[in-house]
Amino acid sequence: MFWNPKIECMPVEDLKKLQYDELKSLVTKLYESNQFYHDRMEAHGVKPKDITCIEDISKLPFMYKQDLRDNYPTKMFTVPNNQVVRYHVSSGTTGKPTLVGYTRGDLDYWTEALARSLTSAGLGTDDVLQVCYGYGLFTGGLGLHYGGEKVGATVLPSSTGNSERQIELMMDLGVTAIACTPSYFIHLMDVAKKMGVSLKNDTKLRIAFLGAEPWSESMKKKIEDETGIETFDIYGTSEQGGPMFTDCPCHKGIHISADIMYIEVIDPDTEEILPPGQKGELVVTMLKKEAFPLVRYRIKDMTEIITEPCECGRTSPRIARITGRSDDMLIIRGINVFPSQIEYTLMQIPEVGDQYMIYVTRDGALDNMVIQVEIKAEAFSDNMEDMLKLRAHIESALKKYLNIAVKVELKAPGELPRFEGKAKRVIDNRVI
Ligand code: DLL
Repeated sequence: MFWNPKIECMPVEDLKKLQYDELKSLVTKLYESNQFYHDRMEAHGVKPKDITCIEDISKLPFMYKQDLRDNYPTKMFTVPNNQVVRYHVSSGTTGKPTLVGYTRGDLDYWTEALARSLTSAGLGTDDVLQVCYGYGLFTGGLGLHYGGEKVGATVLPSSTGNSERQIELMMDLGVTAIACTPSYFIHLMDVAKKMGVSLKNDTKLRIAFLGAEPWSESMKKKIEDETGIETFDIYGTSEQGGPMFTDCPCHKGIHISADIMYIEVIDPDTEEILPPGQKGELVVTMLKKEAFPLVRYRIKDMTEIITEPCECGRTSPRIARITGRSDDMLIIRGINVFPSQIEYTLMQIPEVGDQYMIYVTRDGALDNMVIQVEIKAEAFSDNMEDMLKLRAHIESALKKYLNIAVKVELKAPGELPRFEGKAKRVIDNRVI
């Protein structure tokens, strides 16, 4: 199902032309009217006239999170304040927050992007969408809210927390679709179980838009097997404007609306552009943004571009599931480890529950990683020998996949923390 078939199925060459037109006018406007962009382009020795095709984007300088911090709160805005109709603020967990301003036009194309994504997943006027992303400074709640209303679904703005009430409402109102972080969905699955509710049999839930944090393919399988719903991977960042893009029912990568965002993947160390199919760091250019543009912004998410045509008929490029951020990568005794690799391995072990925590410490010169793993109620036992065997099995699976020895501690069901928003599963206590 398409929301905007003309754009979504536009021949690739036409899309490139459209992207070029948008880029050219964006760069010209920024060079002429914004000090930051003007100075940055001058320092890089590039002028708008040097951009003659979309591929010339590679001549432009990169932008970094630090640029946004240095220009906080509004120095990067490129419209007068009286045209700004909304603010969102990024969480700022890795430093000073970023303030994102929206014009009415920015809100319109954000909602349009979501309308395309939600429609592709089959959301429509007969659906009830429960939005359990936080409403407020975070973009998740309001983004999904307006996207859901745009496609005519009935939106239940339940936000996070009060999980038993969430399950009751889900049943009472015949909720068919839900949007939240994967970790909150897993928590809701737990709570439903404790209430004696089967999400599969006692609710009408059929689709979920899960994102805002990395989650593995094996976590997806686990959720789908247990609940019988179809999950979609929803992606976006505050700087881009919020959640915007999902995979389609083919589930072979997240479709990126090419008229809205231009994507590149680079080697994070050399900044060299990588070809499709090679994993690196995502760089985004927002082609339609008015209040707070981004040109070649290094978003730090690790993925690869997929250009093979999708069976759904959309011609937009796709990105593979985000495996983490280049700055989330843990270097343990010289070996690169992404938390998503740990999740992937754990979720394939049938006895393992849904919750885990990763602790890293440094003992002298040696890094140590301890992974606490909750075991499913039916697999948890008082028999010490069985538990030791299971622990050895998990440790050996992790060693095989990660190439480093890690220590595993088994935890009883319910012992580890639950998360209502984004999960924080890595505690790195190393003092560097
Ligand atoms: O998380 C926006 C969002 C809201 C996305 C609701 C999806 C749904 P930020 O708080 O700025 O914005 O965090 C953005 O979260 O750079 C990724 O590292 C991570 N992230 C977002 N979506 C996914 C996903 C929102 N589907 C940061 N898979 C991004 C993996 C994701 N990581």
